[in-house]
Amino acid sequence: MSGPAARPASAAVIGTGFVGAQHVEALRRIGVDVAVVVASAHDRARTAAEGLGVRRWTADWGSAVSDRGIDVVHVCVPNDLHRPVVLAALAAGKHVVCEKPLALDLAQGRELADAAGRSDRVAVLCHNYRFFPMVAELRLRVAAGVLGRVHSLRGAYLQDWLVSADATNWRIDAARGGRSRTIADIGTHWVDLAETVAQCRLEAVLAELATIHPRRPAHAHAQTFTASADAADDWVDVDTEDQAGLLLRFEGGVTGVLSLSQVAAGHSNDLELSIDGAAGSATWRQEEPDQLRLARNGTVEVIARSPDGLSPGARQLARLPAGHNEGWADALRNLLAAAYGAVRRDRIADEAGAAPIPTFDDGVRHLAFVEAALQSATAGSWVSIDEVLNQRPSAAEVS
Ligand code: SOE
Repeated sequence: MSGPAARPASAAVIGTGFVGAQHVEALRRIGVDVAVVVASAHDRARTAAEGLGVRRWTADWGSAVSDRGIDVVHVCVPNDLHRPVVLAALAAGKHVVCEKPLALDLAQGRELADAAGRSDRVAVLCHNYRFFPMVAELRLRVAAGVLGRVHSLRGAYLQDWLVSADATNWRIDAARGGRSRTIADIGTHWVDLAETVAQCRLEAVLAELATIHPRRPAHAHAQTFTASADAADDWVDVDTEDQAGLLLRFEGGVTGVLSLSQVAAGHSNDLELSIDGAAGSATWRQEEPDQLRLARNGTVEVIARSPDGLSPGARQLARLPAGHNEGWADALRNLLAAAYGAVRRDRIADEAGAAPIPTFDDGVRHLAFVEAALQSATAGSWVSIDEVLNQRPSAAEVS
């Protein structure tokens, strides 16, 4: 952070839903002053601020973003608002931490990455799964060749908070969340995790999508994970996917199979990544985050997180002794600690370490993955990420 170094960094958190509240709590843990929270209505902002113990609140995100006392803007609003909030924050000289997916679509994502690139500000994308200690440990072990040459990445990201037809949320609405829901919301997490851990990039995708509930209640004020509607008599058509099956091709001939769903009963936030290599196989699951399953030389070992068992890079992400579970909120805390380290240095270092900071450029590639999956599902054929990145935007997208 430029200027006098003495005062703690000051943040504005825009959005007070599930994830906005988690940002506030994580920021407290790393000594950042949360100066203001913003919600879509004054009463909601006040209720959130009082509940979280934040001294200022407003329904006017523009005033919070341009506030001279704010160093970093956290963008925790629905996807359609990422573009205006991020652009305004960068124009006001703020650093930005933006929730994923980066934007509503690839064209917007590119615009935000370009704006971030032109600025001298730090712009971070919130892929917190990179920051679990056992994920970092797996990345380091794969890089050290423990699994031999990697040949396949397999897994799933399954949720059930939209399993019932009367569950709803802003994400069901393509105008607010984008043309893809499940792939954009949770598929991007899985791909980011797979690419980060195996250190190879996704090249092409073959996708099949399904919308199990073609009508749901209008989203009103339903919150993510509670997902109940205020008024269940106003139903709308749903054109975003509830689930997807994907075949993937990564660089170096690495193959992938991925199952995604937000309507898989009993799977609350069940992200699983398996990596198969010539010398072994490993699996990490978000719902059992302190464990790593490793199969090598005819034996299967479950490695539990413990200070002595971790490589130094991964150990830095662990805060509690063995047996004291660390999870989703701790990984977000770790990501934000890394982001504010970059803010203090005024740049994201080119990191080859245990948990590199996710950038807006990563977000652009993820949005190209989403677009490739949508095109693939329509065409019934493989679509390459480069092909999508090289497609000229249509006039409608440019305007
Ligand atoms: C809802 O599907 C959601 O909150 C995602 O948006 C988050 O990114 C994921 O971490 C948990 O589930």
